[in-house]
Amino acid sequence: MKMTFRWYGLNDCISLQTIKQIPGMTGVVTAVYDTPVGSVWSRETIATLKAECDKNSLEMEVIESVPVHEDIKLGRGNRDEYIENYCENIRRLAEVGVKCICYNFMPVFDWLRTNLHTVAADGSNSLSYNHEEILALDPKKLSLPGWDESYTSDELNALLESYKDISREQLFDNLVYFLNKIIPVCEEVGINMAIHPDDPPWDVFGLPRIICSEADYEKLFAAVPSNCNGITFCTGSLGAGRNNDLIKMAYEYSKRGKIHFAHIRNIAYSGECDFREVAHLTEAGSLDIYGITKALCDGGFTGYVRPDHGRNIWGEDAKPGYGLFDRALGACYLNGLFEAIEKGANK
Ligand code: DNO
Repeated sequence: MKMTFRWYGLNDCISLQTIKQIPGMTGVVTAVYDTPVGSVWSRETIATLKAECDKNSLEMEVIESVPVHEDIKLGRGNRDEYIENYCENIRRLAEVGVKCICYNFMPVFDWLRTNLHTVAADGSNSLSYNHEEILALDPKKLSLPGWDESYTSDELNALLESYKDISREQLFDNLVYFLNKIIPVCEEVGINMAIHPDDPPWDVFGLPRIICSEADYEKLFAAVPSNCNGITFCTGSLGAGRNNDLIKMAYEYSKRGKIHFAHIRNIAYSGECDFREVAHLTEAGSLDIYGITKALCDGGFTGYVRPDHGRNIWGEDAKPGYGLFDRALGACYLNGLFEAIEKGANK
């Protein structure tokens, strides 16, 4: 296991030096943020990121994300052009030693929450999701916290309209089409693709979501059997789905070499489809973080880990989910779990 920390590039208010001071940090997870989705990243920008990491003795082996253009997800006529650009990004990232690319195939929106600052009894605050509130929204007048605000409301409505004719099967076929073109490049240059699950793992606003459960993973692995076609095992996203047996999945998929990257965080259920994000510790929430970590170790997991979303604590007012303090605590807790489990197993 390699412990990493998400870093939003040179504009991140958390410096690489700060990240390096967290015990056990081997590298960062980052991306190029100033290039439109679908375009090729400049070698120069990639090299600048890499040089900064080198200067601070941090590895840059994981990229999150190389985003997938909506035209690829929609299967539009021009998708091959965007897929070719994606392949070029894979090649350029491999040139500087990147080993793993995290991406998602969620239509229009990435993760979804209804509140970014839900206050807990101890005065900390964190992200939360309430399904009733989502259902009450008019999809034509959407404005939710934390979203990609790069769409105008007309663009957003047009995009939502385009997805009206896309079924889950169609979206899945478009994912397979994309993977069949990029995976041979990954095999050639030695990069693993790690798809992030849908967050939350169910359809929203009538948009199909296709990476939510074991059944979805089995379908994905069967369609594109390459070892480079793997997953980002995100405990918080998958854990919001009450039917997902995370311990079983962690064991099974690490054993099969499918987990290239793990996002570890905890959530507390507050309703059938409602939750709030909590500290990483098992006893802080509803997920058995120890059990999941143990299952990863038992399955022989050797991929990258990052402490996922933290709360705002100690007066920090950070980018939603991505402050320093709680994620650093999470990293230390997870490092402790891994050490204890691995040493215990070797006894
Ligand atoms: C949220 C993240 C996601 C993730 C993407 C991967 O905090 O886990 O935004 O980076 O879905 O493509």
